[in-house]
Amino acid sequence: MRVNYGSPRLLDVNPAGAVPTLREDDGWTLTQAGAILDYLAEKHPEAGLSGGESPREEAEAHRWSSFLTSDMHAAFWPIFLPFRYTTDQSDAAKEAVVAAGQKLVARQMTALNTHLDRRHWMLGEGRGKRSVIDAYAFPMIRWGMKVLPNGVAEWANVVALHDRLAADPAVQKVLADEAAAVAV
Ligand SMILES: N[C@@H](CCC(=O)N[C@@H](CS)C(=O)NCC(=O)O)C(=O)O
Repeated sequence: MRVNYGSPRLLDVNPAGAVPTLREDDGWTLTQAGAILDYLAEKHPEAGLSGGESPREEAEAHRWSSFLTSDMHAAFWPIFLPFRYTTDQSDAAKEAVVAAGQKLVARQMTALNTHLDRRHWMLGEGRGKRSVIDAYAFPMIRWGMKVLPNGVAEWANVVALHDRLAADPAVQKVLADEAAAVAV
């Protein structure tokens, strides 16, 4: 679905006018990506995507959820919405803000790449175990591919995580559904 950020329909479910927003069949809504992923993992334990239930496993999930929400996701805002970050409406000011955002995103991609060294997934011991945190990292990596001057090729572990997730038929279905919805 194409999102219209200022629309009454979106403001009705999320007064912040932001996505993602989850609405359950009974009308209950939940906002904030980290909270939504945590809720979905808890609600569907059969999927085994929480990252674990010990205090340390839960803390790791919160740690990386916070990293993605606060550090990585927010680093894209100057690129997507540059005029929120300057009162100067010139093209030069816009380009400067976008360039600063690209530097910030690159810094967070480096942090992600370092964490993924010798790991297959964001959470878990050893090479790790797939979780909702990988699902959150996936769109961030794809944004990076689009908006960084050289994409994400310089971060090999980040590319590997992307490719591992993109190989999943369920992920491919979501991407196809999204592309079809945007094309409407
Ligand atoms: N902290 C929020 C941030 C969500 C967010 O920034 N979403 C962006 C899209 S990627 C948005 O809806 N921006 C609209 C706006 O800021 O007006 C979360 O984790 O869900």
